[in-house]
Amino acid sequence: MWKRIFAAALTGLVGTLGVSTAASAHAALLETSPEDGAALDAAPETVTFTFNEDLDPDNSQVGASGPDGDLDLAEPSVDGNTLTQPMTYTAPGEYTVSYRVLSEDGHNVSGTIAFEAESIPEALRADGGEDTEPTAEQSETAEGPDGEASPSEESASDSEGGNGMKNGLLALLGVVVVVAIVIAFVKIVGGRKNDGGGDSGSEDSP
Ligand SMILES: [Cu+2]
Repeated sequence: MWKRIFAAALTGLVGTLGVSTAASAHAALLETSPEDGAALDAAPETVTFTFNEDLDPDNSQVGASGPDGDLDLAEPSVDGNTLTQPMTYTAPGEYTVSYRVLSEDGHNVSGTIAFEAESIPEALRADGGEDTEPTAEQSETAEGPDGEASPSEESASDSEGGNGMKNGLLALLGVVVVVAIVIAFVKIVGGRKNDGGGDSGSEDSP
């Protein structure tokens, strides 16, 4: 009940925000390459962000991090509405790339995408990232974080929480039913015993 009311209120709020966002001239991210959440055989040479309006080259920033922490990257370049970040990598694994750009209306807009790279092309390896040992470690860590997967996992566990509550109530109901049956059974058996014993009066009517 409250959940529904809350959900409805939230939907309304998000709708309102969506409308006001569309009304102002915020820069909106149209697409990225690679796509957010992509699982790639080989790490891409560049990451690009395409927006719905031209970008200010002086106020467009990109940061990235991977299995070994933050990456030391070259400056991104801006071409019209596209922000391009040349990439280097340390090891196969999960990478996140964040952008921060200045909208034409003066507001900063930022966001993050994540992707997984199974291998790093030789030319894209950052200095010092060529050891094979860290690579093995990293492939383990890469399975652990599942960066962008966690929000959906969280929401999944949210609904599981709801189910858990339902299951709990059902279990409680089951226990109550079982207890009621046991009580009824004991009463019946007790009644019969008492009938047989001819001693019923003392227990049934105290
Ligand atoms: Cu704005």
